[in-house]
Amino acid sequence: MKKNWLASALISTGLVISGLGMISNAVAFSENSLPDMVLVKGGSFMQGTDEQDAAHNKRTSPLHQVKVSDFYLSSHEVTVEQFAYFVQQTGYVTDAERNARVGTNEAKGCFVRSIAKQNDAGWREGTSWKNPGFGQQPTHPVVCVSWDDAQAYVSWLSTAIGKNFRLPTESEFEYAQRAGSTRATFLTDKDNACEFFNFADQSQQHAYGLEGQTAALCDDGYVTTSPVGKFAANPIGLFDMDSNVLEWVEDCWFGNYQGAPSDGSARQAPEGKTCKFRALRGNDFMSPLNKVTAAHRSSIPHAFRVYHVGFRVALSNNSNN
Ligand SMILES: [Ca+2]
Ligand SMILES: [Ca+2]
Repeated sequence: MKKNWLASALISTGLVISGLGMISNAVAFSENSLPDMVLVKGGSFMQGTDEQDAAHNKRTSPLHQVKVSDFYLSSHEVTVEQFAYFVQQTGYVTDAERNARVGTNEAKGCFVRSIAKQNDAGWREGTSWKNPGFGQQPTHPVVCVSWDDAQAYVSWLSTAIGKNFRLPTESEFEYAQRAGSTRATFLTDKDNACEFFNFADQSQQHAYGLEGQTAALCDDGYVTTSPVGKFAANPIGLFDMDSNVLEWVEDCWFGNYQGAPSDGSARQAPEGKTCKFRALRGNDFMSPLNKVTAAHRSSIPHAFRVYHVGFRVALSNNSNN
């Protein structure tokens, strides 16, 4: 992982740095236990796709203009080490560990996929962020965390730091992922994609024996998660926006952009209704190359936890609390 930038980002907001650690509200952070934040300069962009874009589909329509304000976004996905520090400080038990129901359905552990058996995916009691069914290092992105778990993390971080941390919105995520690009699909097999992303590659094709899926022709070196920041940053200093793990965002899920906000805010459930599904953005180590786009969006229920879904944190630029 590259040097933590949160210190420089937050010094300007008046937080106290003590040696290598940050002391705030009695929680001491080491450099590796704190997400590092990048200031994303705001602007207007076209969110979604039109018929001209290879990534076009109903979910990414209609193409619409959105104005995003300046905000901070963690340059990396939240790591296993960072999440472990939160758990150590709070004793928090995740939805996977307590076998939380998903809606009215039983759900034991995390939804994982066996590497040994083809197409063997499902709920496995005992799997969780500590044991997602494959080996992870502290620098890998945390997985098997639900949207509710991610909310618990940002709530704790907000209290610990004294700032309103939150998940990014769909608009913020796409704006930051595109980093100025008007084209949603970046790379093809001709572009040495394995130098840039951890996605469905030859190593994974061999390990999972996946049939009928489109693996890239190259080998990025990772069957599952890779250390955050292992691959190159995008033009505004953000890592793994296009790959590694899918990421929770703040928004309630809607199947298209009809009626979506144009001010960069998170889309809320219709008035009087609770939000059952939350949006996921980016792409992940299971994504076929032709699906690795800045427009890609999907959703799962808020209590769902999966072996290839994690999150990163955001902070409004005017957050004074
Ligand atoms: Ca890979
Ligand atoms: Ca990602």
